[in-house]
Formats: sequence, structure tokens, C-alpha cells
Amino acid sequence: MQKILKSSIITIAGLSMATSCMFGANDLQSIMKERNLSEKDVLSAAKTYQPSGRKDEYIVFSSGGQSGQVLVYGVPSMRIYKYIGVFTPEPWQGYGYDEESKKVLAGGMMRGKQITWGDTHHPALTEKNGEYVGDYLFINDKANPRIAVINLHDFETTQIVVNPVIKSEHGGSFVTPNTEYVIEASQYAAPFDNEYHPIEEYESVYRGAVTFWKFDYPKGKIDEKASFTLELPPYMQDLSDAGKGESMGWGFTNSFNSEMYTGGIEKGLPPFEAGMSRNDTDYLHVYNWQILEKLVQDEKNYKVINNHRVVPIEVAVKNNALFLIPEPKSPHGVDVSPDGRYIIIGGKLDTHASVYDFRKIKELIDKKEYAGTDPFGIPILDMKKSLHGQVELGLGPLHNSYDEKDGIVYTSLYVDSQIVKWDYKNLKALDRVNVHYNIGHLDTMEGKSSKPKGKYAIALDKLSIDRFNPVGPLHPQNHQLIDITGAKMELIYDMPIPLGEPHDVVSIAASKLKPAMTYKMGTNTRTGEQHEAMTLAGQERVERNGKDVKVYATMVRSHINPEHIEVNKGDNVTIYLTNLERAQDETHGFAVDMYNVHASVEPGKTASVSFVADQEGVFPYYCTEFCSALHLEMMGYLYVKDPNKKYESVKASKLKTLSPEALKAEYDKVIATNKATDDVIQSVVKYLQDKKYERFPEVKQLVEDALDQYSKIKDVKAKADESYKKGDVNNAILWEYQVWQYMVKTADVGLRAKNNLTKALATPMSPAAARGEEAYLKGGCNGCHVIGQVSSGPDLTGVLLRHENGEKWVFDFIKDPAKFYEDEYIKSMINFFNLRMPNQHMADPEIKDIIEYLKWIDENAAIN
Ligand code: CUK
Ligand code: CUA
Repeated sequence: MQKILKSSIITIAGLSMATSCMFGANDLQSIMKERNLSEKDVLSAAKTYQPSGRKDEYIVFSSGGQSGQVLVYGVPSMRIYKYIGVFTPEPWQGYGYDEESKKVLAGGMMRGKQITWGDTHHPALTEKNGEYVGDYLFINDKANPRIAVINLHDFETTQIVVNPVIKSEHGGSFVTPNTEYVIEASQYAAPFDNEYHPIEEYESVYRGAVTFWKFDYPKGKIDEKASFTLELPPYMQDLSDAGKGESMGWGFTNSFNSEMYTGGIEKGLPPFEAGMSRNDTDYLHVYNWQILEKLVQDEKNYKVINNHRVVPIEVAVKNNALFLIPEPKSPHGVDVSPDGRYIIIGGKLDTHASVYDFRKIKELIDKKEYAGTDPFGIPILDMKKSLHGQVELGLGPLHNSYDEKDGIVYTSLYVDSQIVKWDYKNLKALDRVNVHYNIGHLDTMEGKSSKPKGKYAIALDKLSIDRFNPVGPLHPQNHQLIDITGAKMELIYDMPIPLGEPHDVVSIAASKLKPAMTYKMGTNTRTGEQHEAMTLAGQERVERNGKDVKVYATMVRSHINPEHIEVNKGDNVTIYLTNLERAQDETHGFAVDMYNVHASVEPGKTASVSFVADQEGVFPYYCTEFCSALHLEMMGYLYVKDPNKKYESVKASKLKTLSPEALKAEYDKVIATNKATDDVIQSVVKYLQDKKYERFPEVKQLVEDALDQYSKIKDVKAKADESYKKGDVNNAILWEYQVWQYMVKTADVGLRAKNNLTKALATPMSPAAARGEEAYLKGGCNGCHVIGQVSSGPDLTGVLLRHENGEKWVFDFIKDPAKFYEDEYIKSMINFFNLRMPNQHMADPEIKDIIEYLKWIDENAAIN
């Protein structure tokens, strides 16, 4: 790529200024000049730009910080694909506005209270043997200790669980190597019970904890009953990571207040920040979940607090399941190496990263060689004897992410605003790159799995300061993409994050994700099961039971059935909506004006909205997705009547109606239009059948959808004919218009199918033609010539056939256009376009390749 670009820059530099003026700014050289871009900038653009339709290689799940959501974006393009509503209502997806998702959000209620925000920090993917599997994503809420499960088959949140004992959390979510458990560690120590305890009881009652949420993989749900917690001292536990490989079965959690300082700035005492960083070291907690999960099988090993099993410190200690190792004070990240042997800890207040060797730790544990115990009786391992070594990296090392190459890791330096690449086995720094500014987490592709892919690193910068156009005092954060394939790291892209402080991301090869494109008909997407109110065509109805009104509705391009709903003021109304579409990307939205309900109903989904009809009046409802040409017509009315009121009927006003002759004329016209439209459809159908569209699954899907639309015509046509026979020409006309609607929808999808088929059928380019296309584009020919269209220059389709001895003619013309300026034909062209074909100084072989390219165009033009 580098080579191609360089040579193109050189080629283009050879063009005269006159030429580039004539082209406008459409060659690379002028654009670079105009936009003040260096060659390095252009290379960065080439490394990240995705031409229309090109897919990304990696998908990144980013926490959404205070937004309580998850962001999904692609690498290397850094294009944002989706925000997934998780702890916070998200109207586009109807999340928190339809009944099914309200149930998911209700799972996150705390002590009976609805919490409508979250502070998401650490997303984690399901794993198998420590490698990422794209089935489910977990994300924690730091503010309100909760974990959510997102189903990656449709990117919807399906479960939220509330931690029953801790009051604040940070070290979640971290997944054990086969997704046995999702680990969640507390942050600020607090009492496990829900009662009042003064700060004087800090050491006796306040506690930290690590919760092990059992994941039921086949069900895709956290099993709350099978989950349990390990009690820990009130040391302010921080980030955590699960062991793997050599350290399988173990977990590691940092802490930052081994002083157990309790603050009191308002009483004139030194603040938390001073008291919590007094000791030189804090503790790395090392625990074995495989031992703990056996212990909780026996009730003598746990206490039940808030209906949840908690293993006390002394039980864990007695069973060799809990140890402490000193670590440099106020550490931050803890990251286990891909093979599970090393554990790297960022010093934050230290300039070093510390590399612990699990083999050494295990040996000390096996030999019961302890350096002492803490006040809670937990054995302490000697720091020096556990360390592989320490490396001076710079100011404020926080988080680590591993490379594909063995022994290589990348560490973020918060204070220095850098990423440093280093060798954690041989303990030396290798390279560093500046980021903008104050980086927190960083991520290399699949960098925390047992098989990192390297390639790119993402810097999650806390401050963006001067990087973007100002948008007020609240600045976006900055995610920067860094190419890490070479010896020197190269910063190649800045992306503003417009939604909260993300903290952390997790990346996965896009090929590992296999999301569904549509749902099985009638799916409740939040449970994955068939919705009890699935409604198929013909089953639409309204059921009333006292004050409870249930509407079973369907949605399909472009109508909602029913179109009139009548209820009484005070009724409890539930509208069930089934999207009958089978075609992908045919989502319908549903809103009732002024009732604060909204649903996103993707093809096959059944969703429902509920409200009390507490306001009298007429309320339009409509589809909120622009789903077809007749989208605006996809509407209806909700009538809310007050049963205690008498309504005087307003006299229906009589407007002039059409004469029988005028009606007949309109009828004939619509019949003729339908006939003409049908002819187009038939020609498309013939084309598709002749070219055997069934061979291409994507085309086949579209054709099936088109035929599905077409099949609806028969019934409607019968109604039209029947009306006509009965002499009701007015209704016959309306039904004929409905026939036309179905024809338009058929044609819409049919033409898309034809387009796709044409592309699929195009013959592959020969190498010469491909080179020709490149020369054509590099030469800027596309500035004036658009294939298949007349633009600022003539369409080049068929140019070889337009002239006698066409190949030679075209060759000579490209070689020296000026020679032809007086030629009658060319003169007329110059007059028409008011432009002269410039000399592109093409080399002979280049011109020959371009002719091959033109031949390829002609070959494929015939397909149309
Ligand atoms: S934390 Cu924010 S930069 Cu919550 Cu993982 Cu380190
Ligand atoms: Cu359905 Cu718009």
C-alpha cells in the first residue's frame, strides 16, 4: 500500500498545474496541498479509510461510562455502529419504553427503587480456553453494583443482576477462561447488610468483596442462586483479572487502602487522599475460585447475607484459598499474561510496572512460606520472592494490554500521556508514543485473551483538550488508534467519544461475531422465547376485560393493523406489535403521540407498549422508522372517550363528490398504471429468472421478500374487482391503489435484487484490467468520466465501439488528445462539455491496461 501511494504521489507531482486546475481538486497532490496533508497523514488515512460497503476487521465494545450504555465501533475505521442501551433507557431501541425491556431494567432495581443510570466501566466477552467467543458481553455498573448481560446474537441487553452485598464496585466484569464465572470486585468498603453503621465500625463491619457470578451458558443468563461472594478486608479493592493457563482457577484483585484510613476532612482531619497513600505498599489479593466453589457446596462454609452465600475470610484462609502480596502503593491495573504465568501491575504513583511470576507465587503457597499475616489473619507472601522484576516505564502506569508477539506488552502512562511498548520477560522498554491526553485504559486487538492479535492499539484518552472543534466546556473523550505492526508505534486516527467516559474497551475479530439479521416470527427478544402475544396476519384483534384493553396488532410495509383503536378514559391499554416482515433491515417503530411509549420492532419481533389512557382525546400513532415510500401513511388513531360524558355528534359535512364519469376515468387510469407497473415487475422477474438468481443467497432472500409482497396482491385485487362488480367504484379505486402499493414495494426490493445480481455476475477483472482501473483512478480520469453515466465528460461505456478501429483510436487519443482537438467529432464533444480532454502523460503500458479495463466495462455493461 505504502508503495502504491508513494508512486502515485510522484506520478501526480509530475502533472502540470494547469491540469490540476482543470480537474478541480481531484488528484491526490492538489488535495494534499489544499488540505495541508503530509504523506504520513495520507498513509494514516489509507490505513483507516473503508470504502463504501467495506467491513471492519475488528469490532470494539466500549463501555459508555456515565451514559450507562455500551458503544460498538469498528477498527480500523473507528466508525461507530451502535449504542446499546444497558442500564439507561435508550429510546431508539425502545429500551425502557416497551414492556419487554422494562422488565430487563426492572432486574436492576435496587431495594425497590428504579435506577435509571449507570457508570459502565469494564466490558468483557465470553471466553473459551481464554479465547474470546462472540456470544455474550458483560458490563459492570460502578455506581450501583450491577452486572448486565448483552446477547451478541442481537446486541440487546437481556439481564441485569444486582449485587446483594456490596455497595460500590469497580473490579468487574472479568470472565474466567471458560466463562464459568463473571468476577465482580467491590471498590469502596461498606457494610454487607443494609443497615446504618458509623465509620468507627470501619474495621469491624465495613468489608470489601469479590463476587463470583455463575454464568449458565446454554441459557445465556447469570444464575444468581448459584453465585457467591468472598469476604475481603476493607482495603478498597480495585481492578481484577482472572488467571488462565498456569494460573487457571485463580483470581487477582488490587487494592489501595491497606491503611484502612477513614477520612474526615470536614472535621479537620487529613483527607482520604493523604491517608490512603501513606504506606509504601498495598495488597494484591490472590484467591482460588475453584476451591471456593467447592466450599460453598457445604453450608458450614458460608454465611447467608441478603439471601446470598458469603464465604468468610477465615474459611477461605483455612482452606488455602486467599493470600495477599504487597504491591507498590495505590496501584491500578492488573493484567494476566496470555499464558497465565505473569501478572503485570501498574504503579500509578510509582514509575514502575511490577511483573509478578505466578510460578513463584504458587511455590510460596505450596511451601506455605509466608512473610506474615495481615490483621485479618490472611497470609502475606513476600513481595520480592513473588516478583519476576520491575521496569521503570514513566509516570503513572495504569493498564496493560498484550501483543501477539510473546513477551511484548503495551502499558498506558496516565501522567506522561504515552503508551510504552516493553518486554516483560526481559524487563526492558522498547518504544513509546505520545497520546492526547492522559490515557486510562488501552487495548490491543483481543489483547487480554490467551491469543492476542496485536495489529492495532486503542488509547482511551481522558482529556482531548485541543484535538477537536470545541463543543463547550464538556469535552469529548478521545479514542486514538495506533498502528503497532512496526517497530515504531504510529498514531493513525482520533475519534471523539460523544457519550460519557468509556474507561475500557474489549475488541474481537469481526469474523467471530455472527449476529442474526432477523428474528424468528414472534420473538420476545429480551427472553429469546416466542412472545405469548405473537400476532400473525389475520389474527389482529382488540380484547377487552373490564378496564384492561389488549390490542393485538401487526406491522408490515406500510400499515399498522388496526388503524383505529377506541378505548375509554382510564383504561389500561397494552398494544402488542408483531413485525411480519421477513426481509432484513425492515424495522418498524411504534409510538403513540403524547403517551411516552416507543417500541422498535425489528423483522419477526413482538414487542408491547402499555399505558393508562388517562387523557381524553384523539391521539395519532405511527411508525417511527422510514420503512418505505409510504412510511408516513403507516399510522392510525387512538380514540380515548370519557365514558361519563355525552358527546354531541357534529353533523358529517357533505363535500362535493366525484361524478360517475370522473370515477370511471380515475378507475381506468389506476388500472392502466397498475398494468404498466406490473410490466416492469415482470421484466425484472424475467431478468432474475434468466440469470438464475437462486444461486446467490443474498439475492434469493431479496427475491423472496419481493415475491412475498407480490403475493399479497391477489387478495386485494379480488376485493377491488368485487367492489367494482357491486358498483362501488370508489372502493374499487382504493383497493386498486393498494394493489399499486404492493407493486411498488415489490419493485423496490426487486430492483435491489437485480442490482445485487448484476454485481454478483460481473466477470472478474484480468490483472491487466485491474491495473488499468488503478491507472484510470490514479490518473484522475474519474474526475470527468463516470462509468454508465454522462457527467462532466462522456460515458466511457462502449467507447471502444464508437470509433472505427476503436482500440487504436482510444490509445492515440489518450496518448495525445491535442492532436484530435480539430477533429469534427471531438470538436462537438468539447463544445458540449465545455472541457477538453487533457494529456495525462500516461505511459504506453498504462494506456493498454486502461483499454483492458474499458473492455471489461463493456463486457459487463451487457449484463444490465
Ligand atoms: S478504570 Cu478508568 S482508567 Cu474504571 Cu478500569 Cu483505569
Ligand atoms: Cu414502518 Cu415506517
